[in-house]
Amino acid sequence: MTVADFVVVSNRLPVDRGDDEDALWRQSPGGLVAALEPVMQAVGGAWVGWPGQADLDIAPFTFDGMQLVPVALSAADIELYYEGFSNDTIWPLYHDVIAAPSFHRTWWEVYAAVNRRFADAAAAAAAVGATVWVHDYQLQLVPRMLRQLRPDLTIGYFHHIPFPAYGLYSQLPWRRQVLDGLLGADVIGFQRVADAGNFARAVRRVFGYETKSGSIRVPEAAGGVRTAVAKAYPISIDTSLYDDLARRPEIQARAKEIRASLGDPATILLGVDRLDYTKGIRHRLKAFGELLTDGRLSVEDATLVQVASPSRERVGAYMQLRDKIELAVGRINGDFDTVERSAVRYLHTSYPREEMVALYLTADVMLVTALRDGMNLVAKEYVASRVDGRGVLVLSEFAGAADELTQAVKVNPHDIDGLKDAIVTAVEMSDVEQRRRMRSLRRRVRDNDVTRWSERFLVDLDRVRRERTA
Ligand code: GDG
Repeated sequence: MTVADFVVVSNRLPVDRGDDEDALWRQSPGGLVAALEPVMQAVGGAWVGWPGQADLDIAPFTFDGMQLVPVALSAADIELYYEGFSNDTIWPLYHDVIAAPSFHRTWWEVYAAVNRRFADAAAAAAAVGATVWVHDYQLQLVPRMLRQLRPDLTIGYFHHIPFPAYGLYSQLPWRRQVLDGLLGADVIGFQRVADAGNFARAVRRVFGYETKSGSIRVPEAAGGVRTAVAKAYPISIDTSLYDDLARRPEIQARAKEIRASLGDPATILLGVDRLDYTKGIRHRLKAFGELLTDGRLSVEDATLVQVASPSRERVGAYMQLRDKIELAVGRINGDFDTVERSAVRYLHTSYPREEMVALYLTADVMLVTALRDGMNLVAKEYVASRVDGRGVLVLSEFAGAADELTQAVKVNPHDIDGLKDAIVTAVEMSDVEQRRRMRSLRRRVRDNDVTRWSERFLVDLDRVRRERTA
């Protein structure tokens, strides 16, 4: 394996292995790949990550101009490191304990051991003086481990999910180790200013280090003090991709076909989420169901399409959530459906991106009612797809996207009456008002796309590298 000057480390490699006989690799869809692919191809970068199947132990290979470095995970690793510590300890804790986090010492041990393997693989893939960019909450210990292995590297870390207030964070039995793991990075990026602030406060409380406007003074084991940057870099999407898809005649035709197949209601409302308790799907259903009960909406003129793509199906909290959502959908439809019309069209599946864009184009009202969300890319994708300048985004103030998308109709999803009023406001909004708001939203998403995001992060990382080598 040749070593690379730029290495990305994330839980998953950006490819999926096909089920066909020759098991060909295909690029998995996602904004991160879209943002990093040009950088990776320009510098011949390497990407370290899990190839997506248990016990798949394969040698590094080249794909689309990138070197892919697989880290094998056993079935037990997946259960304890991924489903356990990552998705049943850190995920609920960092999303304000919407679900109760489980703390298990065995999960922690395996999390640390798997992080060690990712760090070893990244260290082996990185050239002398290389830049390494680590991603997300599954790999919080990697920055420190990597720095210990390779002090010559410049290390960035981006946290895709919220960082909670200290009162919650402090519940974590391994709060020191995790903070120390993150502090191994030179630049620690968060979605919101508030997340960076929560992180800096935790560092002050746990270690007493000096923090000042995005800089943290970190004492080093070898003596001396290093300055780490901790600030907000709100992630975005490949905006022009959604804009281009939404202009395609066949996708616009598909949007019309979807509307017709729903019986051509006056208003189509849409939710698109991984089936996750952070997304507020039940709150949305409750509000919509009550609006039908109150007669403020009727099944004759409003349909809610809810795409809930399957996610983390072996974690207990997700199984229970699915049951509750499906019970709620069944009740609403049982009460309000007619032979011709359905109140909720519930789709527990995932669709190709083209179909998602057709859905965005069909939706008069997009409902993003997350109880807590790092950013929420769906909100940005909806805006980017509305090439007609119409449509209303109802957006939770607890999604990171709310900091930027100020012309959305803001909601507190816990306030069901407020949510109902916001939905009615959206349904009744005049064409002129829709266009005024959408113009501003689209400008924001166009000016801040995912390439701009990665550039901002990498420019700061490069500044650290140059200062170090100066
Ligand atoms: C995490 C953070 C942060 C969903 N269903 C289908 C489908 N999707 C796509 C969406 C969107 C992506 O998945 C979901 O991104 P979100 O940002 O909405 O949410 P998370 O998955 O929770 O992502 C989040 C993000 O990381 C990035 O930093 O914004 O806060 O939680 O792109 O379109 N795509 C297709 N079919 C589906 O059925 N093709």
